[in-house]
Amino acid sequence: MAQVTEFGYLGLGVSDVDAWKHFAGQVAGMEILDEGEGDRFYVRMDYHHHRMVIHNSGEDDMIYMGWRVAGPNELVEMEQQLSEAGVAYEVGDAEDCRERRVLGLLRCKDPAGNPTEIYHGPEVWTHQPFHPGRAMHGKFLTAGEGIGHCILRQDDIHAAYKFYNEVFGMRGSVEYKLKVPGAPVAVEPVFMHCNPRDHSIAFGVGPMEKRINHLMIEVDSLDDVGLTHDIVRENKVPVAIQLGKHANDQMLSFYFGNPSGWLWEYGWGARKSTYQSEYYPRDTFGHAMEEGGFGMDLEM
Ligand code: MBD
Ligand code: FE
Repeated sequence: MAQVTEFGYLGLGVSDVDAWKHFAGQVAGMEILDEGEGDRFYVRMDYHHHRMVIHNSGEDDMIYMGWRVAGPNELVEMEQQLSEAGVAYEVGDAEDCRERRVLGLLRCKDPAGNPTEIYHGPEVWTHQPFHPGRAMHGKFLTAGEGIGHCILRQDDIHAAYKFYNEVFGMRGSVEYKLKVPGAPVAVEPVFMHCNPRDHSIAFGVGPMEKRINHLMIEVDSLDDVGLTHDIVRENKVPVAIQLGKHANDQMLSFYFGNPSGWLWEYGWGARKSTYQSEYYPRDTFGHAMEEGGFGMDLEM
């Protein structure tokens, strides 16, 4: 069975391109690459041509998520796994692959209808080292672990688990039972991994308006979390969840609003996937709620 190897790229539809350039480059420290296409710009985090494409298309939401497989054989096996699971898919043609800068591409939808792509062979620019949009102490931690993780909207948790487990080959389980202020039942979010990153996808935090709740990005220096925190505060960027440490991946992180009104989580120090399930009633410390309205009104 072929397995996805990383959450490798992300397409975002935005309404305020200039705000996004400032946010990704000056607040988050990423490299902005504008190739003059007019309807999009690229965000670099490492040697890859890009890790994100920011499209000037107005959705203010995730518009596609890219999952990498090792090579051409695995992409063919993925076609078989999608067929066996009864998931409709399209094979990307040469033009689609050129646009995504990959060697091979499949397109489908996950059980909640989230636009999902499977690819092999991203374009890597070893000749152009990552150059952060503003000074950084260290680097984004992507090697072998992809961009980071996302929490996505899922209407049917069992269907979502089945898809990411049986079709994509990911592992995971419920990892928390969390109180929601004012709600009688706990939420039981599911976290799934496909490489040493503790989780590349999670779902089940309650109803969501957008497809995506947050994108987590990890840095390899604690000082970059501190520096980004200072810049977020100086720029009066709304903080939804204050600094704290998660129980599952043991990451020190905080969550702030992006110009599309959903969250980025910025963290350091996560442990690697444990390959054994366990769950937690709360986080290790911190992560107090600050600004509401981002779909993260959880007592962690
Ligand atoms: C995470 O990364 C997260 O976003 C939540 C809600 C809980 C644990 C780890
Ligand atoms: Fe997270």
